[in-house]
Amino acid sequence: MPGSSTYRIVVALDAVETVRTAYRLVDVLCEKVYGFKLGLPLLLRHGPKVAGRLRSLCPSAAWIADLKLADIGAVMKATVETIIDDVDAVIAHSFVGARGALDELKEYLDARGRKLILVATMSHSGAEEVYDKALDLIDFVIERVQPWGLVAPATRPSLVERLRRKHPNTVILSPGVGAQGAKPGTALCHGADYEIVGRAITSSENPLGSLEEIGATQMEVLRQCRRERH
Ligand code: OMP
Repeated sequence: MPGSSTYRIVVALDAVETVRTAYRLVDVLCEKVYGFKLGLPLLLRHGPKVAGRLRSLCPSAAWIADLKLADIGAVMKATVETIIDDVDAVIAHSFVGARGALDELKEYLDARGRKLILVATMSHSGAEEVYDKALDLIDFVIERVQPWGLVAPATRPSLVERLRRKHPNTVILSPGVGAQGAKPGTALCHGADYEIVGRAITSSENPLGSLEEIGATQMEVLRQCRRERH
């Protein structure tokens, strides 16, 4: 993945009203973040071609299509085909399993030099009802499919720690920072590689100022965490 960044942050572009707003966000945040995650609200509102246009404004960033895929392999591949040229990685749900689904998607992405990121469990409280209870099964899927990355909740850092322990060589991206209540830096402290931040930046009057504030907290929390752990 490309991307030499100031902060270990992936900015989630979801309910961005206009393409111009999305352009402005990418332009102003480009040099400061690891990457951008394109959500379904953005892609459905403005069409998949928006990915290439945004990417051209910031080719140094990592570009992730958050399609939250959860289907049979053939349909996941056909969905990804609409955007694959313009992104580095795609996100799929893990619960659909490997055979006939994620195995096929992984092979397809590998052949095209693109990365797979699997949702291990989610950041909202309802994830405790199903996803968390299935974590041992999810571990099996992760071990079999060998994705490049995992999504794990910054809102429940103990789960980030658990997934880091179980999958030491997999990149972990943690959403839930800001609007969903997790403090910046906490997931990093528990083993995540990047934190995903959406509304706290994209809905801000001053997105760059908010990014820098979140980034500063992230670094302070991380420093404190390292002091406590050593
Ligand atoms: P904010 O809550 O606005 O920071 O946005 C969070 C982003 O992370 C959105 O793009 C969500 O789709 C995404 N996300 C979660 O919030 N929770 C999850 O468990 C998984 C994701 C994700 O896969 O990115």
